[in-house]
Amino acid sequence: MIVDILTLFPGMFTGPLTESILKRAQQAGLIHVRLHNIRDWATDRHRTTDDAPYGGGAGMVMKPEPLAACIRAVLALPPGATAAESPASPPVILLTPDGEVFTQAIAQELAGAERLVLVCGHYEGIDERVREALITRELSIGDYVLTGGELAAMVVVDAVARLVPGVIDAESVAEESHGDGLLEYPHYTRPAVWEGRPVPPVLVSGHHGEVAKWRRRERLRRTLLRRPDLLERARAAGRLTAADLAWLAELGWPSQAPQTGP
Ligand code: 4G0
Repeated sequence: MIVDILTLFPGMFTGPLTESILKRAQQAGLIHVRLHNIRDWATDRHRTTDDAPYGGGAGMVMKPEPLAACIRAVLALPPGATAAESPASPPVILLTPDGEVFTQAIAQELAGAERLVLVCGHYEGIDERVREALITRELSIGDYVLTGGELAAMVVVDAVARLVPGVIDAESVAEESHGDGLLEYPHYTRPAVWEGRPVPPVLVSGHHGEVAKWRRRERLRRTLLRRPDLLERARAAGRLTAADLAWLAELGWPSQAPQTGP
């Protein structure tokens, strides 16, 4: 997978991309991240990339010309320069607080793409006409405002890259939290007693069936306590078994029948 990142601050990416799993994935040729400095596409003497908003108000807006030139240049890069190389044009994704909230399901969807183009905005955002003309999707990593889209882009790259086949162990991806809509069970490693706290005896019992049952129950308990919204969604999607529902009833769920219409 090729990931093109358009930014005014390419240096912000060097840390995350040159450490640990993202570094290994790039060395293995599984993902290739290319950084593009939007400022390189400014044509005036001061290489201006922002300007005051029409109509007045606080802050600055990213000018359309350098950003559009950068996006078009990146879309023209191979692979993807010709129809034969890349039959569909890649998604051009703006990271913005007004975007669709990024989830594991979206990460899974994006992991199937051959190529992603990520646009990092700065200041108060980008000129609306560039959005209309060139942005095909807008994503937000959560309901908060950052100084730029760079950290959000890194979050997206990390979440997507680990789902690209070969980047991490397939079993850990299949088992993890959010993959199937329930939180994870608690994990323990040696020593068997730490600061007076023992590991739950079932985990050292060697009874694999009992371990699996305990883990499922702990996942349900934890999801009920921390994310009842996820539990309701799992129930509605038919992902809870009769045994799950019996255990949840022991835990007092649902404490109140969900409210139905008027
Ligand atoms: C575009 C993403 C980019 C528009 C980017 C701000 C938070 C996120 C930026 C704006 C970002 C996120 C309209 C303020 C840069 N902040 N939650 N900041 N506006 O994903």
